[in-house]
Amino acid sequence: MKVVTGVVGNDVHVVANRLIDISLQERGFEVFNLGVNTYLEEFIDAVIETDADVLLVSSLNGEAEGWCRDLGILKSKYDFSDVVFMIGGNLGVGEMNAEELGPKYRNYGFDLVFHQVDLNEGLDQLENYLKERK
Ligand code: B12
Repeated sequence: MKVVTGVVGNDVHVVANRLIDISLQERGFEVFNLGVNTYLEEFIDAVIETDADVLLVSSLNGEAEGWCRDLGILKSKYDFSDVVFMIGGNLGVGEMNAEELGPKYRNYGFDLVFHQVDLNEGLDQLENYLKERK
């Protein structure tokens, strides 16, 4: 299975991105890592070009809300019905909790939302989600 990943917007936090790349490869995924400072449009282009099964967006500086709110508009232009859209990291600025952020990001068009959730926990949930969808 192919995964496109990277860190959205003007976000330079690269450490988790490297871990995500390595962890996905260890789980048998083929990874296309766009790195830090990646715009939503670039993610969408990469998903189309690679025919990816999963888009895994990471955000650490808390600014993903601004960078991701047009996801629904971009998704509506193509048929992404087979693609899993997933986001994780620090998804809000300040003291936001997962109960507030989850619905907001799902409303943007993400299937799986992980605010301050450990990477391996998130990847376990991704694998379960993919199995259940078969
Ligand atoms: C190192 C660091 C920096 C370095 C980054 C260097 C680099 N090139 O990577 C520098 C100094 C440049 C920096 C800058 C800034 N930073 Co900084 N930084 C950190 C710090 C200390 C460590 C981040 C790190 O590498 N952690 C190690 C990795 C392995 O852990 P992690 O990032 O938490 O990732 C885990 C999870 O988030 C998760 N995860 C990540 N993505 C995903 C995706 C999915 C799908 C899943 C399931 C899980 C997942 O997996 C990882 C492993 O479990 C954190 C504080 C902290 N202690 O975490 C702040 C922190 C991330 N930074 C923060 C901020 C605010 C900034 C700045 C805005 C500060 C400023 N005013 O300039 C700038 C932003 C710059 C930019 N444009 O992005 C805040 C974010 C606040 C928030 N959103 O809640 C933090 C949390 C500090 C704080 N407590 O305020 N930073």
